[in-house]
Formats: sequence, C-alpha cells, structure tokens
Amino acid sequence: MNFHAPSSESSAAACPVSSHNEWDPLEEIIVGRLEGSTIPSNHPVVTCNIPGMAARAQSLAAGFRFPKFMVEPAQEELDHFIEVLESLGVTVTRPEPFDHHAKFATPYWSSRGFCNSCPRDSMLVIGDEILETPMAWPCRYFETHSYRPILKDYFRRGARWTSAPKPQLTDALFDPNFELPKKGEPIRYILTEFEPVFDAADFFRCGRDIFVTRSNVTNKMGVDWLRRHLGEGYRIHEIKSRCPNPMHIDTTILPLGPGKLLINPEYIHPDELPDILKKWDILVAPDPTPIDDRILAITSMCGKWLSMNILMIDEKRMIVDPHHVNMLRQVEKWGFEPIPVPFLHYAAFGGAYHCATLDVRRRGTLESYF
Ligand code: ABU
Repeated sequence: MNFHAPSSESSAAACPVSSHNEWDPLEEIIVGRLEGSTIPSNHPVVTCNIPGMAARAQSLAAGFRFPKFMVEPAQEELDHFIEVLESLGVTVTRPEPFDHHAKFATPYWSSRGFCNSCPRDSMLVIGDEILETPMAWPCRYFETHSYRPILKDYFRRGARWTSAPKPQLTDALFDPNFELPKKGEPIRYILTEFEPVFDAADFFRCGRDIFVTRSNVTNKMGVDWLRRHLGEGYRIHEIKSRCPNPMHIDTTILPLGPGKLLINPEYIHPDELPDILKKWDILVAPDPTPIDDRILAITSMCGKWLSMNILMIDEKRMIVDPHHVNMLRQVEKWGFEPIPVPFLHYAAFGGAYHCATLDVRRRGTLESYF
C-alpha cells in the first residue's frame, strides 16, 4: 500500500517542512526575489498566459533584463512585505540571488531564465514533503536551483525532498493550433498530454483533500502523476474554472479557513464545484478595484482578480492590498482581520502575496475537513 503520510506526529512537528493547508498559524515562509529578473523568452505557452498589452511588451522585450523603473518600486514593496511578516513572528527564508539573464539549453531548445518572484509555482509543500514541480514555461526550467541551498538544508533537517520527472518541453507538448477561447466557447488548453507538467500554484491544500484547476501550465497527466505519487493518503479533486486563459488557482478560488471558500464569480459557478466543497461557506469575491495607473496596468503579467491573491497568517489574519478597498471591507465584514500591505508593482513579476511566497511550515496536523 502506498500510504503517503508523515512517519509520526512527533517527527512531523520537528520537521522544518510541515504544512497541510492554507490557513494554520504560519511559522516559516519562503519569499521570492527580484534580483536578476529577466523578461520571459518568447514561447507560445508564455504569451497565451499574459494579458494583452503586457504580452505585446513581453514579446518585444523578451530576454532583456526587467528595467529599473519596474524592479525598484516592486523591490521596495517586497522589502516592506518581508518586514511585516517578520513583525508577525514569521521566519522568512529567501532563495539565493541568481542572474536569470544567463542563457541555457537542453538538447531540444534554448532560453534565458525569468526570476524567483513566485516560489509558489515551482515547489509544492504537502506535509513534510517539498516537491519540485515539472513546469511548462521553458524559461523557468532551472528556477528551483536558486532554492537548492534551502532545500538541502530542509532535507538535512528531516524533510522529504522530491522532484517530478523533468519534462522535455518539446513542441509535442504544445498544440500548434491553440487559440484562446472566445466568450462562450468551451475552455481549452495549449498543452497536450505528451508528458506530465504542472505548476504547484494550480493546487490548494485542505489537509487530506487537495484541489486543482487544469490550466495552460497543468495538464491531466500532471494531475494524474501527482495523484499517484501522493497515494491513498490524499484525494485530489478537479475544480472546473471558466477562466479563458487559466494559470494558477489562487486568483480563481482559495480557502480562507476550514469551511470558508473565496471564489471568483467570473470563473467559478458554485453549482459546478465538487460536491464536498458545496457544503462550505461560499464567499464571493467583490469586484476588484480598477487600477488607473497606466504603467501598472500595461506591465502587469496578471489579471484583474489578483485582488484575491491573499496570504493567510492564520484563520483570522490575512495580508490584503490596501488598493483593493472592496476586498478589504468585505473580508472585515466576513470577520477576518486584514493586514494592508501595498504590493501592486509586484504584478509585473507574476503575482501578489500568495504567489510571492511558499508557506513551508504552519502549526497544525494532517486532518480531513470533509
Ligand atoms: N500567478 C497567479 C496570477 C494568475 C492571474 O493572472 O490571475
């Protein structure tokens, strides 16, 4: 029997990696870095996931370093975010700075790198295991190498460190005729089932139940691979999303605590949720507050629902962007305590607080919430 669970409660408590859900009290977190950031090299799997104006800018400037006028304000926000986390008693761990402008190649293709802004994508924490994911963007192929000193340290201190099969990312993985679905058309994806690929950010964890949305970086074979890898101790449920260019679950649907589910009303129809989630309170995210700053709007790699990219400190406290006043007020009405931290400039590097972090240790045990 392949029962995948920590060896015992006491060893799980002592392990530097121990996180079973999105809301237990946060003890240690990896926060991304912007040093060495490089605009993603051109590839259809990149372009199809970036909003219109940013995609045009990205294809013109692919492979160049991100300009200072974008890095500096985002870096200031990041430094402040780290100060806030530390003031809350959370241990913040950082990857090594790396020059992502360096070119690399496999037998099939070559690319420059991207950055370490979003550790949420390249590593998945399930209990005491930290797993390097098989990512579909060629420019992210070696992204976890900046985290290897941290991973080796966690391993030496007792964590399980694994990696999914490194994908080949040949043309066979990408549908050459792919076009984004138009309004009303069925959702389709650029990926074929040539080999397993997934980003960790397409999953969220609720103890023994793990939820996933398929996307332009996560295929069915990737979900099947993880399901078989985790074995009988976990259940992976697919959530249907109506996002036309899906990449990552955390602007579509996110649990804020046991029994509390934040949903994006544009992408999630409650009737289509897996039955077990229908028993939870559905908290409908308010309309995101529009971003009028033209530069921010043009450079953002993300959609407008980044207002949902919340990081839970525990079941009550959460980090929210003060720009998104609708969200701030709404979560207060729902009984949460929002901690406002400005972070809009980080969107040019792929996300907000949930993307920019990886919670490696939360105080709590493996439970079944359904
Ligand atoms: N990396 C999460 C951002 C997803 C989005 O653009 O909505």
